[in-house]
Parts: sequence; C-alpha cells; structure tokens
Amino acid sequence: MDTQSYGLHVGGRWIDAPESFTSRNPARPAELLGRFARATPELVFAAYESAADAQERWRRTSPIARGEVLYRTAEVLAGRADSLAEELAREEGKTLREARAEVGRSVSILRYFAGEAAQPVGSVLPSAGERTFLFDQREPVGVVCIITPWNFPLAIPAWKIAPALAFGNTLVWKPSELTPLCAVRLVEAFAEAGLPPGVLNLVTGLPEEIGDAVTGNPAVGAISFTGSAGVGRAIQAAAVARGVKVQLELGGKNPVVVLEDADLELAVEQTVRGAMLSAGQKCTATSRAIVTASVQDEFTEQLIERARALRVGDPLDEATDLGPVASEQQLERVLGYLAIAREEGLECALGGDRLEDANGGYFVSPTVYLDVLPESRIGQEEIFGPVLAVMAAASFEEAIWIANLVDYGLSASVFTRDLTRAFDFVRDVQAGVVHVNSETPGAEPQAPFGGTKASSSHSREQGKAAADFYTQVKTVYLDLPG
Ligand code: UN1
Repeated sequence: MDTQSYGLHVGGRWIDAPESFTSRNPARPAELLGRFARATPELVFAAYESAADAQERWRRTSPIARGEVLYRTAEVLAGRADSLAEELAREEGKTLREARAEVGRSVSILRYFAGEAAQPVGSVLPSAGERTFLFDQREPVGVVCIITPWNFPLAIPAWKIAPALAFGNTLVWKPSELTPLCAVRLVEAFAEAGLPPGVLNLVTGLPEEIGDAVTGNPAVGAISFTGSAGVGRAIQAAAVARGVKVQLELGGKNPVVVLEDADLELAVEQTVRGAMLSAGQKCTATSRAIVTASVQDEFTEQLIERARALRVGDPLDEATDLGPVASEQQLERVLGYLAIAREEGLECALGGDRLEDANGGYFVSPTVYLDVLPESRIGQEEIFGPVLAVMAAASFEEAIWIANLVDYGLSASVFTRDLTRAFDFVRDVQAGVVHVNSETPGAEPQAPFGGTKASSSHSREQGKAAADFYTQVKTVYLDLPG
C-alpha cells in the first residue's frame, strides 16, 4: 500500500509542510493514496512570491516556446496514460474506462492550447490619423489563481492551466483536497516537460486553513474557480471588491427533453450515461428527464431496465459501469437527498439507497424517481450523485418551460428527429451548452464551455474564449513623426 509523502511545489522545488493530510480510495477507504503536504498561509504566500518572481521571464518567453512546453507535457502524460488512469480511478473513484478517457482528454487539451499559443494575439485597425498605426494586442494578466474540484482532477486543471501558461501567466494552483495525487502527477509532468521553476506552483491543503490566503493574496490578477455555488459566489464577491478578475464554473440541474418522435433507444442510452456515469458527479450530468406524455411509459420502462443493468463496483474492474461517489461527505450529501425524496413521498422506480460492501466503499445505487414535481427539491437542487428525476410534460412548450424552471443553466439536451423543434429548443432553452440527440455531459477543448444563470459568472472556458480570461488587451496608437 502506497503511503508515500508528497510536498508542495514552490519555485520549482518540492517542499514539505509542518503537517500532512491523506487521500483515500473511495471504493475502499482504508487504502491511502499518499500523505500530502498541508500548506499553511505562509507557504501559500511563498508560492505567490515564486509565481510573481517567475512572471517577468515567462511573459517574455516566446509564445512559441511556451506552446512547446505544453506540447511536451501532453507527450509526458500520453506516455504514462495507463498509470495515471489507474491512480485517477483509485483516488477519485471513476471507472478505469472513464479515467482513461480523462487522461486522453487532458492530452488533447494540452495539445490544443500548445497550438493556440501560436495563434494571432491582436488586430490592426484603421485609424483616423493618417500616420497612425493602430493595433491591439493581448498580454498576460500576470499571476493567476486556479482552484479546481475533484470530479475531473486532471481535465479541469488542464483546461485552466494550459491557456494560462500559453498566454504567459504564472500560477498558484489549489486542487481539491480529495485528489492531491492527480495534482502532483500533473505538476510533475509540467516540470519534466521543462516548465521553468516558479511558473506553476502547487499548494495542496485544506480550504478552511488556506482558502483566504489562496484567493486573497495581493499578487493575484485573476481567479478561475470550478466548484460549488456557495464557495464560488463568496470568492467572486471578495474578488470583485478588490477589482480582481474572476471566473466561476458552478453547478447544473441539467435536463434532457424527450419528444414523441425521438429515437427512444438512443434517448434512453444517452440519458442513462449522462445521469449515471462517474456516479452522476459532473456539473453537466443529466439530473432531469422531461418526457412528453405519449412516450412516457415506453421511455420510462426502457430507462429503468437499462439503468438496472448498470454494474456498480470497483472502478478498477473493467466490467464496472460506475464506481463509488468520491468521499464520505459526498455520500452523506447524496443520502441526504435520498432521504428528502422519501419524505416528499416520491415514487422510487430504482435504487434509492446506499450499496453496502465489505470494504465500506461509498457506493450509491443508480436511482430513478418518477413523476417528480418540477418545483420540488429533487426537481430543483443539484444532487451530484447517480440520481435521475423523471418528469412528465404535456407538450413540447411545457417541456421547455420545465427545463427552464431552475436556477441553473449549464447544459441541456433534446431528443427529437424534428429539425424545427430541435432549433426551437436551441433557441429557447436556458443553457450555456445544448445537445441535440446526445447526453448532457461532454466538452471539447476547441469549443467554449460554460453556463448561464446560476451556473457560471457568464464567462466561458476553453477554445478561443480562454484568451478572454487569461489575457488583457492593450490598444496601441503608434504615430510616426516627420
Ligand atoms: C464534461 O461534461 O465532460 O465540473 C465536463 C464539471 C464541469 C466539467 C464537465 N465543469 O463537471
């Protein structure tokens, strides 16, 4: 059993902290993934000093050279995909299959932003002045603070760190305390790829001890946060008060709308995937299936049959479809919602309980509730577990109305063969990402990603949109004398 110790990464060196914390396998909580340095506010301060010191040199490094570091990092990750996927599955609890996909996705993200580093950074504009050369150019923000969740412990950090580096910023990164091993592995890959010391600093630790030091350091030029709405909004309020640029990716209560002309087999398969894989722990996971009346019985019957066939078990077993939820706290949260569903008297067609196993893993059975009222708590709140609420709609118009009846607005899907209604859905649904005939999760690196309403700060990540956050624009009026 691996109980190796891992340090913080500050100024290019791995350094110890006075105390440590552990990371555990949620499928067998007795198994430790390692001991990790528990940063203090002083050590976080040191990380910012190192990021600030490295800033001048990194911003002057050619974007082409910065892109090459990203490309080499992608190669390092690709070269150890198998061991990384296994560690990810052991530490976070998603299946090996999904962990491999996440490593592959992280490689793609790094390659995409390696190329993005060589893209145009501004434009030449016509000027009223006859001898004025007018242009704008993008410059780094400076020192960036990245705070990432446990559910995609490689991909989300990759899609924040890669553009931050490509555009010349230096960073302090605080990963979730549930997945520090994945964070260490990613930083190791950057270091091996030749990222200069101090450019990317890693502070592992407990939010209650270092949260303020991480977000409140005077060197911070921008904060990018993915996680819960409560924490995110508090960070945003404090950042806005200090004039710091901030970007939030928060939760979702993502619907699929199934219309009577849908390919039902496809709709069932994609809904089950979207709701249950990764044990429902994606901000883009499907948590509501809004089904028009005429296909409701058939859809529901097939859905329950398909979801019942899912194999819950050890993520390292190739046959497993979904593993445990990621932590004891997460288990409590999901079980709390299952209790609420019982209190609300919901009809539970499948699951509804913890799955006990010999190792005390945090398993929850895939759960489907029928006839959920759109205004109920199960119909409104983000559960972040393998729980799907099925709702009836009398018409397409009512389905859209229900879809929009939540605070969140991240992702939404419609299943139909009718092109007109597909486009009507695209036009009317309140979501930052819309799928037609595919599951609600998923985000390709070249496309902007983010939510509307309570799901984000109305900013977008990845693709060309990443430059808007990780750079600032300078406009230059260059007059030639004589
Ligand atoms: C995906 O749908 O594959 O935390 C990505 C999350 C999102 C990312 C989802 N920010 O789940």
